[in-house]
Amino acid sequence: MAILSILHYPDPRLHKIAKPVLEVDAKIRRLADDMAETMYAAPGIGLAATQIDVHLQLVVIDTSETRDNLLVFINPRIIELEGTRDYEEGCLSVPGIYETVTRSGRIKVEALDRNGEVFTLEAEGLLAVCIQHEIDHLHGKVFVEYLSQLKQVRIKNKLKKRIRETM
Ligand code: QAP
Ligand code: CO
Repeated sequence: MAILSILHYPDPRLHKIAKPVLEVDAKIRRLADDMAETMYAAPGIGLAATQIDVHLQLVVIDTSETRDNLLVFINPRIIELEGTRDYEEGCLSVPGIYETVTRSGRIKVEALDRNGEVFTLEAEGLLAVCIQHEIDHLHGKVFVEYLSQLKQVRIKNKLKKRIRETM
């Protein structure tokens, strides 16, 4: 297994659109394993392939307290949405920034698992928020894009300043 490097906002590669996985083979399973290791090491609760500059529809999530309930979503799509929910989100690609975003409160998602089998999952709370956040990454969207232009500019400047200071 390997820890992969994560792209940081505002990297333009975070806006690429991920392509569907055509075959769930050993290579995809290895990628999912490496993404899981990267997410656990960060530590984070979700990671999309886009964030490691692989533009395939692959997401790993673990919102459990015990960090032992890995969920792998391949070609995920949301097939039902209900209600709204505000949640303070963060992102491994936007370190140190936490902002409240409004999303659907309950969702039903359909995806392939690491064996290539179709499954559906109903989620609410943090898991529902996290699934929507990660699927956004596959569509080239970062959570800060839900915020006002003013906040987006402030966040970009803060992250650019931080890069300058660590050079
Ligand atoms: C997405 O985010 C998420 O700023 C996953 O310094 C987050 O794992 C969905 C992280 C919250 C819903 C609610 C962020 C780690 C991890 C940071 C993450 C940081 C270190 C973020
Ligand atoms: Co994210």
